[in-house]
Amino acid sequence: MTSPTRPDAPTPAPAAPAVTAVQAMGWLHTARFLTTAPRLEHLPPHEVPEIAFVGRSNAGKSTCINRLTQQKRLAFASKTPGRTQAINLFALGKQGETDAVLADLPGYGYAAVPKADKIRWQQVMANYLVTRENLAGVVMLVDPRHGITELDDILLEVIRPRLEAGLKLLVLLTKADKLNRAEANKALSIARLQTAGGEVKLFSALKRQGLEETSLLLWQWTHPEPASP
Ligand SMILES: Nc1nc2c(ncn2[C@@H]2O[C@H](COP(=O)(O)OP(=O)(O)OP(=O)(O)O)[C@@H](O)[C@H]2O)c(=O)[nH]1
Ligand SMILES: [Mg+2]
Repeated sequence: MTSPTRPDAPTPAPAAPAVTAVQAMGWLHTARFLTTAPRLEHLPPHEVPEIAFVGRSNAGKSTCINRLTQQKRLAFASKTPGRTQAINLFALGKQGETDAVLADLPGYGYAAVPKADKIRWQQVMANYLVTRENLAGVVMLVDPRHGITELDDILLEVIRPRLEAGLKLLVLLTKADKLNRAEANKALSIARLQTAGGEVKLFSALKRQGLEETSLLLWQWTHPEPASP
């Protein structure tokens, strides 16, 4: 058999290896606890890109982080809403080298929280989202049975200028295992309209739905291809 390539033909430069979902999941599995910050000024500054998980209380943020990192108790998930009360950071990267950070943020909208605490947290969140310099992406978790609520909308407005400047956004409709196909499709279309074309996916920690695509996306956000000359 003869090779279609002539032996004296110049060898093409090897293409940058595309990362597979399995590799992205292996990378997420390296997650380790970095720090917890009760207030914004306690958050250590970083050079590496950070991805924030935001959403209403009980939407499934901590469970999603545990599922994505394939670690049962990395982020503290609970049936009691309002469980996550500080900003928790998790470092990612092989061989102990941190190349990205995940931030689990406290949920908003939990009715039983005293009003003053609610307002304080909304300010902390808004400050974080507006001022965190290394913020590369936001994953907003939405329970599709409630849809995108007023508080989610306010948050989207807060980050709108940054989205226009290149910040990434993924809206995950969580607990998708609780929806039938028709309900899931309806929830997807409504959320897509409400986020004005932003990326929206179904996610179920229980059924591992959306896991591979989300893992790959988080890798791509934090490891952008260098712009071609
Ligand atoms: N059926 C189902 N339940 C889920 C899923 N993800 C999360 N849950 C449940 O939803 C509840 C809340 O999950 P958490 O991950 O603690 O939610 P959170 O958004 O971190 O909540 P806060 O920290 O209070 O803001 C828990 O009882 C989880 O088991 C899912 O994909 N499917
Ligand atoms: Mg939580």
